[in-house]
Amino acid sequence: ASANPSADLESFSSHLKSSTRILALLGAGLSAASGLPTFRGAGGIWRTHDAMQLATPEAFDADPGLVWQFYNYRRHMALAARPNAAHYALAELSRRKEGFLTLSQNVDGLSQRAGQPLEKLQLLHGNLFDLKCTDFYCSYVQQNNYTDPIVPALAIPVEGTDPTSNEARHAVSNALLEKKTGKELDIADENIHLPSVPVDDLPHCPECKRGLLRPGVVWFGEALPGKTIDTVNQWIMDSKKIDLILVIGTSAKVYPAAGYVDMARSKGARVAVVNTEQGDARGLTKGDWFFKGDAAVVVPEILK
Ligand code: BJW
Repeated sequence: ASANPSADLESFSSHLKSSTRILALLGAGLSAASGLPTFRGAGGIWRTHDAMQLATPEAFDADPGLVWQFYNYRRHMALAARPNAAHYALAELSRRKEGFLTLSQNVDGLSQRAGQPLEKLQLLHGNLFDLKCTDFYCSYVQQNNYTDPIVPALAIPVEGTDPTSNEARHAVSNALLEKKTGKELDIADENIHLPSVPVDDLPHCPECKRGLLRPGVVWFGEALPGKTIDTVNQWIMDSKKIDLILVIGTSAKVYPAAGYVDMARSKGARVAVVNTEQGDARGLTKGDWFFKGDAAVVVPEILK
């Protein structure tokens, strides 16, 4: 018998049907068809910066204006994006199967907007729309802040304005509020001039009035939210057996998230990977599945 994973839909469907304890580990590839770039590979460069390097506390300390420009842009893109067919198919499966838990590394809010039951959705790397204070002595946190731009100084310039002037920035943010925008400039492109934003114009904590606010996401070297980790570990410990883990659109290189695949396997789970790249489906063996392709196409197919 071959040690390779299979692409056989029939055996997968029959296993899915009989599965009662299921995990889904989601990554950036799930939202690629919604127009949101992934981290590694071609989409992972923002202007001249590696997205992975911007997602660090060191980058924020060194240049909070740059990091906020990146995150304000990501918030804007995520709000403009729509959940795709894979987000909806996963939400439907989550509602249908009682023993289902989704572990999402994505911070874009698309699973929530597709109707994923929130109590079955654990956000391992936080949420673009949460904010928290960076002051050591302040514990201010705000959830569900969808203000776009987050502050006027971070408004994305539109064609025909001089993005270097403060007046233009405020005009743009008013225009955005009135939904009368011109064509936005693609500020992910390093050739588009993007003036630096003074620290005073960045979002500040309304509570302590001292600290800068930052996005409520998990950067490299930071601990994942304690309550989330506890909930996931408890769910795994409570499972006499896990039947299946779906691994969708993730390079599975970032820990501890990637470690959940092995934890599920150690509870007996078979693994089904959906990815455009076979190289990112490491460690699969006989009894596992690999479905190659765009998650937005493949996931609704296999969950049908
Ligand atoms: C498609 C597709 C389509 C494309 N359809 N597919 C053990 C060993 C080694 C290192 C470590 C370890 N444990 C911890 C570490 C350190 C570090 C780490 O893992 N480093 C590795 C890179 C080596 N981990 C951490 O630092 C974590 N913290 C931690 O461990 O804390 C310890 C601690 C404890 C107590 C106190 C203090 C500290 C934190 C990790 C945080 C990761 N954060 C980011 C940024 C989030 C905010 C933001 O969005 O800006 O999370 S980094 C980035 O990577 C983001 C993602 O969620 C994450 C995973 O990326 P993902 O989703 O897999 O995306 P890509 O781009 O990598 O892959 C896309 C995939 O989709 C590819 O496979 C494509 O082929 C595919 N694809 N289009 C289907 N259409």
